[in-house]
Amino acid sequence: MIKDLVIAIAKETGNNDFHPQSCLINLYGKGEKLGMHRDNTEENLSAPIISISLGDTGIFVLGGKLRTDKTRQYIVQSGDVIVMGGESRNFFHAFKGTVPNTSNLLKNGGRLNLTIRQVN
Ligand SMILES: O=C(O)CCC(=O)C(=O)O
Repeated sequence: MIKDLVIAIAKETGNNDFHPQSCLINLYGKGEKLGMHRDNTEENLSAPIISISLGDTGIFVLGGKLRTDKTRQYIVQSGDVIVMGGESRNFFHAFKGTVPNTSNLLKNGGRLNLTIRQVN
């Protein structure tokens, strides 16, 4: 189901040749975050990365090609999807943390983030 969903999302955003091969699942509890990084361990660095937020609202931070580039913050709510494609595929990004108790989707609270990737 997730595979079909992300293929459809990829098509909607102009990525007609997306072959999802992996799904990384991060669980963020209260106060938990992910530092600034680039996703560059995949062999294929041009296929988009599709990120699905579930559960508590959170703050996603998107920078640029360099770690020192200016950043913007985006509020991500349960069900929101971010497509990092084209130039933004290789942009630095981070997750700044959740706003606790903003969703009752997950029994124990928190936020799940699925990042679906094409590896090669
Ligand atoms: O949780 C997020 O929104 C970001 C996840 C992420 O950047 C990653 O898994 O590489």
